[in-house]
Amino acid sequence: MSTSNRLIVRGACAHDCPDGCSFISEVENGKVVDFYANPDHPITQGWLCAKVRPYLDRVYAPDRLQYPMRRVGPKGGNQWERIAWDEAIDEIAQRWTEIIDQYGGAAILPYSFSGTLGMVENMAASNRLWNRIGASGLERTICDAAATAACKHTLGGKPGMDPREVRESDLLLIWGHNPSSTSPHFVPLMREAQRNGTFVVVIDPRRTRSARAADLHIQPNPSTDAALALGLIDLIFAAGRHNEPWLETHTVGWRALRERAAEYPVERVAQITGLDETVIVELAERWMNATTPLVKFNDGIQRSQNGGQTIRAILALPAVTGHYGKRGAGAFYSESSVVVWNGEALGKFSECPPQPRIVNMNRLGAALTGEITDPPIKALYVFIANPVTSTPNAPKVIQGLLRDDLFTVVHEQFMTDTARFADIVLPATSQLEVDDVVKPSGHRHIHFNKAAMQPLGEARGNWDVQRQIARKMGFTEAWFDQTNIEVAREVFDATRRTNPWLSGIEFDDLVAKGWVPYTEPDETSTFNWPNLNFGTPSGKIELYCESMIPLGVDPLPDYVVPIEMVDRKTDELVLVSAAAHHFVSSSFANQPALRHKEGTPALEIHPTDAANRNIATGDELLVENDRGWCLLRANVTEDVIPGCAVTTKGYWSQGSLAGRNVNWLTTDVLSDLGNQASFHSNLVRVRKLSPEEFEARLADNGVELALTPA
Ligand SMILES: Nc1nc2c(c(=O)[nH]1)N[C@H]1C(S)=C(S)[C@@H](COP(=O)(O)OP(=O)(O)OC[C@H]3O[C@@H](n4cnc5c(=O)[nH]c(N)nc54)[C@H](O)[C@@H]3O)O[C@H]1N2
Ligand SMILES: Nc1nc2c(c(=O)[nH]1)N[C@H]1C(S)=C(S)[C@@H](COP(=O)(O)OP(=O)(O)OC[C@H]3O[C@@H](n4cnc5c(=O)[nH]c(N)nc54)[C@H](O)[C@@H]3O)O[C@H]1N2
Ligand code: SF4
Ligand SMILES: [Mo]
Repeated sequence: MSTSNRLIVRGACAHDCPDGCSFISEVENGKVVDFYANPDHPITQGWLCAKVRPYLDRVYAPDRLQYPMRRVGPKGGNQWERIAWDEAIDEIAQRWTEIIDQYGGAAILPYSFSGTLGMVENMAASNRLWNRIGASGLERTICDAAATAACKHTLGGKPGMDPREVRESDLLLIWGHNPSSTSPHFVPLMREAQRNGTFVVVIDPRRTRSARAADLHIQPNPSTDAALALGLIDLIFAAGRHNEPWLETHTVGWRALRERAAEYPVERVAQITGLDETVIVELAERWMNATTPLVKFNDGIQRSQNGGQTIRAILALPAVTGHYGKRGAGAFYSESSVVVWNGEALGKFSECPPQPRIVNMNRLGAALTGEITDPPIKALYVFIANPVTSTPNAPKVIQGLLRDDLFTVVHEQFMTDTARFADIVLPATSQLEVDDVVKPSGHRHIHFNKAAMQPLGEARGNWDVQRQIARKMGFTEAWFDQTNIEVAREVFDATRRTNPWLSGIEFDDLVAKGWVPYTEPDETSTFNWPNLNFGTPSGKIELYCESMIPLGVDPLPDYVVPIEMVDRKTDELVLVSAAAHHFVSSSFANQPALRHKEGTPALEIHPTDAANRNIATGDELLVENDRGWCLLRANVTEDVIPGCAVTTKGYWSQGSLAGRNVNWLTTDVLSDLGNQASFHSNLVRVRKLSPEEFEARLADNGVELALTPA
């Protein structure tokens, strides 16, 4: 379409955010001159979040990588020479071929996660080339794996809903989730519901933006939510307000659950969670008295070592009162499994060798430093991810990346903490430069993102680069010739054949319109269980879940103290590192204006904990544990509870004090279910530094330190 000589192009935000916004670029002479929200989209509603509104600052940033580079000087030394694309592709293909000859394809590890969620640029690009090579698989469990597994075992899938249905909820528990920052387009819907009488409770140890908007804010000790959920369930059973006929028909093991919950009388729950008994009783009563109670959660709540069982306990609550399958009620986690792309079309598995092994992404540092052998990882290809910043146990990751015998390629938009350690850096496109299909996790619309401009400089898309490498390596499959739109069409059509939610949508129509709602399924749909046919082995909600047993997990939900906290010392604080308002993980954290708005990396600490340590707001703090340390500025505030300190994730180590961010402290121990990262099971010691000590620490730059051999 064009108005005068301006081209209007519809695109879709592919950042890791449930909202999946629709946006518009106006293009003049090949340059995007205006960028704004699509006013017609029912969820975007004409506005974009603080992060993406200034997207053109990102696309045209002076520090965008624009051509391939090869390292000169030591690893991590950040010295580069410009090379041509042909040279880069030749070198990668040659090095990998040598590695495959000597060690096999398993010695190559692709590392990708959430820089874009596009079907082609993320999913196809995380599968096709790697499957063809027979490379190591990556177990992608840094974000939502414990909850995903808990939902699968308990309900047979993730509970979702159209977010607009919240207007039909009379009680909304937002449990360990901060939509005001992480899913902002939910907030106007929540506000509308509140105006119409919905009572909103936020359960979070920190007074977040969302908590400020709630009618009631409950602040349990971190990682104790399973005890709280079981305590509520006990009160409901004790009051005889459970829905016995419903439980009989639709669940397995409700009597056993009742017995388990009886181990959580309100006095014990108060002691574990740190909450007043009256608060727990009030919450239970609100739930019992509601007609359409809904619990909404996301991923923060499950990022601890007991995250899986925590979600199992929370999912049991709406079952006890029989609220699943009712509009506006039950549980709302994610819409991401409404449509699951056809795996074969995406990954061409049947034409490729079997995957030789799988490496857990949360243990990247361990994997690179000896945990994975036979063969060891000899080549790493990172794209749509920034593991040095975002993965737990950063010092270990850096130690691995410094290995002389590791050949590391990073495909990036910017010189991230990770790119700094590459042997070859390749320039990546932005969302305005590629065609892709985007499927949001927070609502029921599908989007086509049309490229609005040519790639900046010599930037190339993920799939584009990978198919060039494939050709150079001698792979002749025709599907390596497919452009983004051809891949998208093939995967879309293959998925549509079996998925009723896409059945009424033509790919060309999607491309032409930019976004379309999913087709409303008929009553036979198995998603969200309108017929209460759950996708578990029993077809029921598995409160007692046999499939937990082989995993070594209690078949009933329970509160288990995280391993990290078993021997907690009195001076240790639990450090939660939650989402920043102005970044998405570490994306955007390099943009000066957004970084300025987010402010200096800080540690929110309760006045009691601060007084015990003689800490005042503005003090420079040393935050440390046996894994590492970082420097944060004190923010003494009652927004957090005693014993719990909070900082934000996403700040890059470069530019952070002493070259270290919070992931220099976080553990790479995996959670109880799903092999999930357990960032929030993180005990730290905190003390104020004298000016001299602070100066000495500042001089101890993280990356240079890592460069010094032990
Ligand atoms: N602005 C912004 N938006 C984002 C992101 C971002 O970085 N910034 N990240 C995106 C990604 S990758 C994801 S996965 C989602 C995450 O979305 P959310 O889950 O909403 O975000 P988090 O901030 O990780 O966690 C939510 C809250 O959990 C609380 N919390 C932590 N531990 C506990 C606990 O034990 N119990 C309870 N009750 N609460 C706890 C934290 O204090 C935090 O306020 O957001 C996405 N959207
Ligand atoms: N301490 C702590 N750490 C956390 C968390 C936490 O709660 N606490 N949360 C975790 C969670 S939930 C998640 S999801 C992970 C996210 O971790 P990652 O998936 O590593 O995400 P980002 O750190 O945002 O890095 C994404 C990178 O992709 C790049 N990129 C964007 N688009 C493209 C593209 O099209 N092509 C290429 N090649 N690159 C592109 C961006 O520039 C950015 O540098 O972080 C985790 N880290
Ligand atoms: S990050 Fe989320 S809220 Fe912001 S534009 Fe993208 S989808 Fe919308
Ligand atoms: Mo995430």
